[in-house]
Amino acid sequence: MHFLHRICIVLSVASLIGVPLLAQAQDGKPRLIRFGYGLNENSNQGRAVAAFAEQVEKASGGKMRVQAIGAAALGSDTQMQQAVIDGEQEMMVGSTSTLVGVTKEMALWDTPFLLSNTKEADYLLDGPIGQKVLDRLQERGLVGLVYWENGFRNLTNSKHAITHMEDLGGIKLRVMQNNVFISSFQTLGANAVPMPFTELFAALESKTVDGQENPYNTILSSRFYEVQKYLTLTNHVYSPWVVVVSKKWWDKLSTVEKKVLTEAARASREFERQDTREEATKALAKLKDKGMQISDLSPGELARMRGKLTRIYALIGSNIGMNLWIETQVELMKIRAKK
Ligand code: TK8
Repeated sequence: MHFLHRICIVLSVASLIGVPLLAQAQDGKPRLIRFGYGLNENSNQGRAVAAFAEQVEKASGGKMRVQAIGAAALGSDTQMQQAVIDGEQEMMVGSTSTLVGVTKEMALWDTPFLLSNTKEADYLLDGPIGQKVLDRLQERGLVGLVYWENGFRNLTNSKHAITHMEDLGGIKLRVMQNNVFISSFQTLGANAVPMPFTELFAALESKTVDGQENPYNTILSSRFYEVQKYLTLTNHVYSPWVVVVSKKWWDKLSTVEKKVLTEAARASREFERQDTREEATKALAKLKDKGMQISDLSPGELARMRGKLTRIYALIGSNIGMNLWIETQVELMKIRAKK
């Protein structure tokens, strides 16, 4: 009794102090934001969602609370996208590639070898081209806040070392669920199998597929090295993630609340890219330590692959529209001329 009484006093004092600090959303409770993501908590994605959550709580004085829900507990990228569009979930971060089914312009970021380094990536994603693609999400019920870095993608498999294009023949390779990825790897000779990320580890383990492609950080944080022996440094595409908000929900927010989210998203972008890049410099050595066998591609071999993949450009052009494709090439020429 005595103990309970003390708890009651503590709670009521806390709520007295809490009232002025936590100026609440209309119903008296802090606004709850369910923010879903696919990778583990202990990944560059998980760390960045946590940083975003902290910033939102701080900047809103506790009026807005972000509940970070990782490891695809709310579903795969495409399932979460639908929930966010329907207003059943407030936010998520996932690959731009899985958004192609929603907004076809996102296929731009799937262009093999479009970007050669992170400087070009930041320039294009944070500039007018990146914004244009983000804006297209609105008509589909999503508000795109910022791009985060997933990273340059590299190839792993459990069958044999891949050092030549022909080595891809007969490899069952999981790809993200869109036609540019499927066609790209078919063009290189692999048997491309579209599959959600959530099913990937089990599929690699049971050898339903032989390989996959993702940045080093993900190969490490998702423990793919346990079921994949060979890693080839292909860097075949720079993969962004995109932080999106449900438009249905966004439209109900006050200007101040929108500002809190926009600014926290900007800050999280800086945090995430720095963290991702730092981790990427160490991840390759760690994967080697875990027993992965690492192969390079010779410049000649890389050139052969790039050459073969140019036929995919027409497909991307028709997906995203020729204007956007040309504008992108012009922007890239600008940054390349700056050097
Ligand atoms: C995580 C995915 C992942 C992506 C993929 O949900 O599917 O391979 O690279 O990061 O978005």
